[in-house]
Amino acid sequence: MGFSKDFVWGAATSAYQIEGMTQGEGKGEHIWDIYTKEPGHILEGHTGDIACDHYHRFREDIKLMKEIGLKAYRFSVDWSRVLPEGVGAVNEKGIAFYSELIDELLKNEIEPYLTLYHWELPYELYKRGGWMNPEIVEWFGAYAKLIAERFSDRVRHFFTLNEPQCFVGLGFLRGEHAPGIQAPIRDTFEMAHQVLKAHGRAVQMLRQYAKQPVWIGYAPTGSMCYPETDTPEDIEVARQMLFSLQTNKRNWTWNVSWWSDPVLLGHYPEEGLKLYEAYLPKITEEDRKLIAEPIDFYGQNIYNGRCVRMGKEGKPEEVQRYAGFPKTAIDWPVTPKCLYWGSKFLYERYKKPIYITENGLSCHDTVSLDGKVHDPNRIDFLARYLHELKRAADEVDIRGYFQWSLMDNFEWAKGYTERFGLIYVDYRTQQRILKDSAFWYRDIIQTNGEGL
Ligand code: IFM
Repeated sequence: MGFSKDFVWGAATSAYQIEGMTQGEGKGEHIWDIYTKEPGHILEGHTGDIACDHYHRFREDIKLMKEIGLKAYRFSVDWSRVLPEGVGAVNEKGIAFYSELIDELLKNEIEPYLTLYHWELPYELYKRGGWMNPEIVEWFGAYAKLIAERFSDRVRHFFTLNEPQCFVGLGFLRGEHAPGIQAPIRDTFEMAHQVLKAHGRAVQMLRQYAKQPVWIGYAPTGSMCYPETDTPEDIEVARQMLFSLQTNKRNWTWNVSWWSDPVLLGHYPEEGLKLYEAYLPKITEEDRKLIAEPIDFYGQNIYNGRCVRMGKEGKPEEVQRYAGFPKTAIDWPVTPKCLYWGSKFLYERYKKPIYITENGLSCHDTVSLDGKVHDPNRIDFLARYLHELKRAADEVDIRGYFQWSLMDNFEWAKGYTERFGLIYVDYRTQQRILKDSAFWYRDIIQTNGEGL
């Protein structure tokens, strides 16, 4: 068994993290354009102004994708590049950029997977209240309509939002990402509700204006839970803990079910409605219906998870990581089982085909004396994770996997200090070098993961 014959082997990026060309060519500004320029926000003062200069080098980058043998490429559109004010006038130069990107991908037989929102809230809309303004539901809908009208003749797969947990939580609750706000908890629940309504509206618009049948999904994130042993008790604890909610209200966005239950099951989780009662906006039946506008597949970004078990006292508990537990350069734990258990639990609950929309790691990659980039840690990590994904694919419907990331890029508040790519980027010269892991991934794709 293992991966299906037409399994989608891909890699992912996002607009601000790679494109550069943040000024000119008719692009408007977004919150990251502004935030990165303010001192103290980004490590070493980096900005996305040039990033990987993908805006000018996308043809070269697609050649490299071809060399890796990617079947699919997940990228995002910068809302403010195509609609400089967020609504209204269209920037045809921005449209042309994405249009050419899509054509070039198709010419190379790489299927485009387009994400509408990977965190670039147009600054003009931010000034009008952004996610707090109920009008954003229609603004986002109009943006989705434009995307459907211009690209759905060639693009068949769409994601609405990437990681609402992060852009609401880090951006507006913890203030570590743009726009760097620590809003009252109540406001963040209101925002989250608009975010979900905007998702629903975008699904409607994509469907209504698509020029061919399209597949629409969503790409939330979250840390998974996996059981310490295969006993039914531990498995049940892992299942429950994966979908449970944060009692720490200043970190409430970091969960799976608040963001996915309403989309896939049509209602917010009961536990949350009680726990967060004091903070909730009015939620109407009409809202619930809009949020639950049917989608075709479930995307999930998965990087790591927590090992859990039924404790001696009969209470669920997290298993402490041992001293020296493996971790990536960015300090995230290496927990391959999260891909097996995460996929299984998500499929059981949401009953939709699954795509792993992001997974990967940052390493301290350098160019060696032989001019190559040797990244055995990335190969080892991916081998372990994909082995677990293959086990899951034996049991549940997994359609695809997008490695994060195609190339080293701007890692938000960490600037260029973290390298997540299969392709090394020398930011001084914009030279690209395929890392050893890119060649390894090429073999995995060619053999459809046979040896994993
Ligand atoms: O780089 C980010 C991406 O933008 C969203 N998901 C996690 C990645 C690694 O931190």
